[in-house]
Amino acid sequence: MKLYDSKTAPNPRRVRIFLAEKGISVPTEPVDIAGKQNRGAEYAKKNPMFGVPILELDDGTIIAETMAICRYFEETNPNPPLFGTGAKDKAIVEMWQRRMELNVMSCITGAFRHGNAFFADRITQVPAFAEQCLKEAPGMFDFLDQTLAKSKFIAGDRYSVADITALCSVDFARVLRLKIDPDKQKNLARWHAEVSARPSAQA
Ligand SMILES: N[C@@H](CCC(=O)N[C@@H](CS)C(=O)NCC(=O)O)C(=O)O
Repeated sequence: MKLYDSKTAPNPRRVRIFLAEKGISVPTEPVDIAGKQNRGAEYAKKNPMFGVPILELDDGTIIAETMAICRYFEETNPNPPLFGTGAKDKAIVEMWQRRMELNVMSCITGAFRHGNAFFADRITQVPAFAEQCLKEAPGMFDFLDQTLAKSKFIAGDRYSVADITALCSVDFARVLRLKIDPDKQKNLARWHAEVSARPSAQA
């Protein structure tokens, strides 16, 4: 088994944190995203969508998409559960995970992908979309702050995959020069300090 990884990008970091929380060790192979290795023909054979990370199983199966990889490890190593337990809790974690990915993370990565020269020759950039994402990104931090005013973690009392997606999104917002305002966003600052102090955050 092998994880195609990158130390600078937020999606592979989600998988590394997930694995660290589970106590699973997986051999990794670095992918040179800056050098566009993931956009070359060899990588495209493994993932035609070009994204990093991917997981290669011993039988040659390729699993792309961060959440698909995490779900694979949730099945093989159920403890500690990071996608919730029981019907209601699993649905709540799923709801928050999707909000973190589809709203918060997409807003931050959208501003980067459509506004930064790094992506200029990778996708068709839409500058107006980058501007809109940039405008909405601070509101995503406010949304997180309001969420964390009501619960210890994103999806309730227990650390979950939704916290992992939120942490990687908040930290990656540095590329937009967006930071937590500790005076205004006290709940977000409290949560960020707590989840960053977990050993997994170093993964
Ligand atoms: N939907 C994919 C997104 C993967 C993705 O976009 N990965 C980024 C790194 S965080 C990447 O490969 N970027 C470089 C590129 O697209 O050329 C997932 O959830 O894994």
